[in-house]
Amino acid sequence: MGRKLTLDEGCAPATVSRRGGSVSGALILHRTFRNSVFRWVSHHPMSSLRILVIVAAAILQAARAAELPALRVRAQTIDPAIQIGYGLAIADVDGDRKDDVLLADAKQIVWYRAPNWEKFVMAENLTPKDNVCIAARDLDGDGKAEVAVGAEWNPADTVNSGAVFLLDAPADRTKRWTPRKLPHEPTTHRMHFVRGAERSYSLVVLPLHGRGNKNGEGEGVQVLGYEWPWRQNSRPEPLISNLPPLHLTHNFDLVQGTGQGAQSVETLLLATKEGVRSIDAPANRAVPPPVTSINAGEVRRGALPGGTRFVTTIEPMHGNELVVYRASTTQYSSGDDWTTRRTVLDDKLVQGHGLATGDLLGTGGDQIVAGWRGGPGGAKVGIKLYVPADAHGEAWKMHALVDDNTMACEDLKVADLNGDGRLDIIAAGRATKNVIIYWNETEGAAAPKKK
Ligand SMILES: [Ca+2]
Ligand SMILES: [Ca+2]
Ligand SMILES: [Ca+2]
Repeated sequence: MGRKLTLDEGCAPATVSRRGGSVSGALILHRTFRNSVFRWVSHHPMSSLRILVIVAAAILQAARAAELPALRVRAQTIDPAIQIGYGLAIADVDGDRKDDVLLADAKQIVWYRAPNWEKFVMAENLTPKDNVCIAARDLDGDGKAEVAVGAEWNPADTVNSGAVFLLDAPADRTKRWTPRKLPHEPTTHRMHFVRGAERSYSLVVLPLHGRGNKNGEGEGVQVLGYEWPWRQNSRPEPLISNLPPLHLTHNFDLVQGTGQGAQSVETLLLATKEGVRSIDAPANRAVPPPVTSINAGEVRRGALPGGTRFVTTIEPMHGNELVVYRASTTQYSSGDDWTTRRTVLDDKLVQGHGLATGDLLGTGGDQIVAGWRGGPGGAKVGIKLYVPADAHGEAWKMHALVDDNTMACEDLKVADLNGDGRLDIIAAGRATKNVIIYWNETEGAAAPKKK
């Protein structure tokens, strides 16, 4: 089904950018080779014009690829001694307009305060078993994040495990927060605060399994939406009861709305055993048909420089393949199955588990950051950056090794943590027990963006 990225495809002819250095660089290259090319083609039986076109396209493509800056990162370990590092969130916790790093570690929920990354414990030992996920976002507009967490993690218990808490902030946010337990489904696994219509928000919680599931089979998962603010008589709302049953729903991403009012509603992209599904959660309306139909464990949205949308996945759950699917339009819910437009970027990930998209190089489109946590075999762990190698996002290539064997990546995010306009990478390691900020110091990367 999938197409393997090869070196040849990485150099395939593509539409040539007319911007700045690419054309002038290409012209210089072209002039350098022009005379010898002409000498060669004059003695060759193939069509001179056809050869010229092929050679020129290859030269122009090489020049275009060369215009991408080399990624330069500086790794700063902000915590060398965590337990597992299940989930990261990036938000301004204390309202100083600097984004902080939040972490759901096995027993503690902590945050690291920018710009010096002092560690503060928000909550500890919420349940007998591990914490597993965290959501943080300013919902009421006071500039300080609201926080929710998931706990009692035990994927083997699809009946009684799981827990969902809101953490109520103390006046001094460096002190302990007060947990408020909400109703939940078993195997609580991922959560996001999601924007609905008219600036409303809800907490959306995704379990890994359906109730009572064994071996990833049985009843479909129940995705729950919790209204915010949560009141005493509030009840969680099932969001996907109108969909065919989904299983092994390992993660989900948010797609921002494109306008105001009802148009600002965020939709969800779910990675499931059945493929990627687009869900209009606040309206409780599934968008059929599926985006893809291949078992995926991670999913993130992205866009090419021209605006064409893509989704990137790690397949299967905890799998080895990093994949891109291209949309036929600039919409995620274009109504067709994207599975036929599938490119495998890498098939050597060992338990791929961290995934993010963002314009780290300042190209005007998204690149892909993927991290893997390794397995018992002792394979190297790390993080890599991948870039599109043609204008259509059909061919991709590895652009940089961000981390070489110091990050057994359990989760990663991209965010501009120091406000210099360049997206940094934040990752938490399971076997390596660390939290690292990879400061993006790429020359010529994006200009600062307004928040
Ligand atoms: Ca802050
Ligand atoms: Ca707030
Ligand atoms: Ca930055």
